[in-house]
Amino acid sequence: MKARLYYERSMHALTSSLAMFTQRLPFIKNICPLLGSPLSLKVTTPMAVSFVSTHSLSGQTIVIEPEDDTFTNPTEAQLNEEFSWSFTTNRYNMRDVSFEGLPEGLSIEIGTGIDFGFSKIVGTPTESGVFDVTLVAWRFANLGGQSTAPYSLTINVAGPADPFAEWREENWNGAELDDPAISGPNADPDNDGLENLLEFVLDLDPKERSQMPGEFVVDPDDDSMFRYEIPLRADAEELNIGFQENSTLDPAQWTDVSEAGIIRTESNIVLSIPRAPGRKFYRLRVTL
Ligand SMILES: [Ca+2]
Ligand SMILES: [Ca+2]
Repeated sequence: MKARLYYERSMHALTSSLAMFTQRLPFIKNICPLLGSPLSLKVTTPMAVSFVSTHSLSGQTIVIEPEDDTFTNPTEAQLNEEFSWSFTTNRYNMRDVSFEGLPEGLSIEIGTGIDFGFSKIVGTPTESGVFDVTLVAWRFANLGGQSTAPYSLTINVAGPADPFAEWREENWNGAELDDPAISGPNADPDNDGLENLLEFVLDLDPKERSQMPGEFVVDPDDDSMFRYEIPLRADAEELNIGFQENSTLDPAQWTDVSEAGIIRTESNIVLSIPRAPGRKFYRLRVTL
């Protein structure tokens, strides 16, 4: 009778989640050697059959796998760009997936119809960083029936490209690259009065003395206006670039020129101001 009781207990485990079942397996194994009588042996046979049906006797567990080699782990994603990572299970077809650790903007799509058995992490990540995602696939809807072992996926969501950082690496290396006094945005190692960030935006050489580019002229199309046109690097587009004005050169008096006075294209920035009497100073301002 004792043996029968154990058998019922193991049946109970089979209807529970796999995690629960595998935890019970060592317990059952330990009991089996104690079942020495012919009566006990009769009972151990169906127990063994039951275990095989869930792959636990052979030590196999039901696991999540990437759909194919194109879905790697770890995997790369780009901030604000569409992402998709497809996965399946090595045994039964999943009907539900539980998860944690997904970056904002991504969600799980359970495959149906011709995609039955395949699910995806899809969406557009809106936060960057390294995310350790845990997935568990379930045999039935509403997280029902057996489940797979937890699967860990690392998603590396890269932030926007940083053209200034790349430019810095093109111009310096080693200790100089690590030294903000040489390669930092506010440094001026060639002493031409143009800090590195300006040298980058204006496409100049940060190691040779450079002239401030651009011409300050009466607008050829409208002689009531001054026009100051400065060529810019195309990949400086994302930077905040504008003009400031000041009547006195008092450092506290610089104010932004209104957007109406600035024309910005991919390849240049143009200051357009009325030819008014009096004195005024202008400067180009760039912020990272
Ligand atoms: Ca410089
Ligand atoms: Ca220079």
